[in-house]
Amino acid sequence: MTEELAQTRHLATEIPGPLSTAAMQRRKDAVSGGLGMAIPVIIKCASGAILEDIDGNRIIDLGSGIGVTTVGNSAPRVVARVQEAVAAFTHTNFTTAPYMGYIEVCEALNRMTPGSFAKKSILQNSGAEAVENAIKIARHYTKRQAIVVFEHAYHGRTNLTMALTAKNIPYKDGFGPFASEIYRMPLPYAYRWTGNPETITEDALKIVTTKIEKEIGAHNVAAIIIEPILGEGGFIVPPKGFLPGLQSFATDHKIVFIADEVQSGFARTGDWFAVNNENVEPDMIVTAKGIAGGLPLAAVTARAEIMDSSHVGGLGGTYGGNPIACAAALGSIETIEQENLVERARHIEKILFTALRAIAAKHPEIGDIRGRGAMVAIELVKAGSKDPNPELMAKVIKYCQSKGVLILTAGSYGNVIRFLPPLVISDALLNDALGVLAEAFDVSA
Ligand code: PLZ
Repeated sequence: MTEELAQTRHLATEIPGPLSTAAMQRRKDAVSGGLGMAIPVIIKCASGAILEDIDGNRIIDLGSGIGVTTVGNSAPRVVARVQEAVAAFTHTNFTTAPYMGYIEVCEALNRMTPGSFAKKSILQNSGAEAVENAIKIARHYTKRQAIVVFEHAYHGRTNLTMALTAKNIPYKDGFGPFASEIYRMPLPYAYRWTGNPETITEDALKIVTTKIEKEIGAHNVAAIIIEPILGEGGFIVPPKGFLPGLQSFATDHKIVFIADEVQSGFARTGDWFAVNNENVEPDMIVTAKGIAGGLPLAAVTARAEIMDSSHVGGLGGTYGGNPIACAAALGSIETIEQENLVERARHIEKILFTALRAIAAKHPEIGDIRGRGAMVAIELVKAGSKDPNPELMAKVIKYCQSKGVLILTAGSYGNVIRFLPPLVISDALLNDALGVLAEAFDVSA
């Protein structure tokens, strides 16, 4: 049985409390200094949208472990299915001796992802591993090498996905050499677009397609990969028409169009997938994070002929589609369906935008509010300009933490506060957290 934690914020000590502070010394002594830390507390248990630390503080989670616990922490259907699966068997390796959970997750993905054509899937352990496989499969299928990526993109931390990722610090600095045949294109970032805002979509498509044709040759391009709403890059929403325009260019040139929905997928944006918003049907979709309620699972889903192009044995991995993670995914999908979490994300969008607009009306440092569903962000600038304001971001985040509200950051300029709450968060808890955020601006800005 899962123990339900009270879904309320509660401060038992200062944050961090004495037990967490003592444990941090052990963390420092034992764990690589290369890992960051958003909040210096040790978590004892979690449920829904609440994390409880070892000092007894109950913290509101507006980050979902970077967009993972969409169905809430230790969601009951996930826990039940995982408990049953772990007791049945822990591992066989799907390519050694298959099991139904893997097949059922692939069936669900093939059914739920956009596109009325025949689809097939493979399962992996992490978003980065799935992106690697997506690129590998697209290259094999097209017999081409070039990959088109965008400014502000984030696709992972492995060697190939570091090369696909845009931002140097912290992701790439000193970790090269990077993989070749990757070409980065301008991204229409509406808030910082210096051209005519009226024609941003046409202008950006013209720039990108011309660069592809002149600098790479469209016939050399295996895949175009893009996040339909950029995640780590700061929740940049490409302007309407940009994704459909890219898709039709890709189709015209037999390029595999890949949507990296690792962060934006699985009900997060108020649709099952962010590409649903403009009826885009990518040839290939990469999913992870929200797919399995916290267990490590990722997938590549694509047109059947693309997925079948590899020779037998060309794809695989020891743990990909582990039976326990598959059980969690089935529990997570069931939760999204039965609790209407797609609609819930749209409701959360309204609460977030209303509260953030009210704060922005008082604080000109909020330069932009953007995103969809429960994937919303604010970009902080120096008042009266668009100069990034990472200092204010740090103060606001710190204040919120001290009051028991965990909020994550993002953005190429380190000045974006992003909201990724579990979709099961109650209105009351979300409003409590947003009240703390408003206070944080009042005392910091
Ligand atoms: N593609 C769009 O958002 C992971 C990174 C956290 P993995 N984003 C969180 C960090 O600092 O490492 C992500 C993503 C998009 C791919 C990935 C990679 O997914 O499961 O972290 O490998």
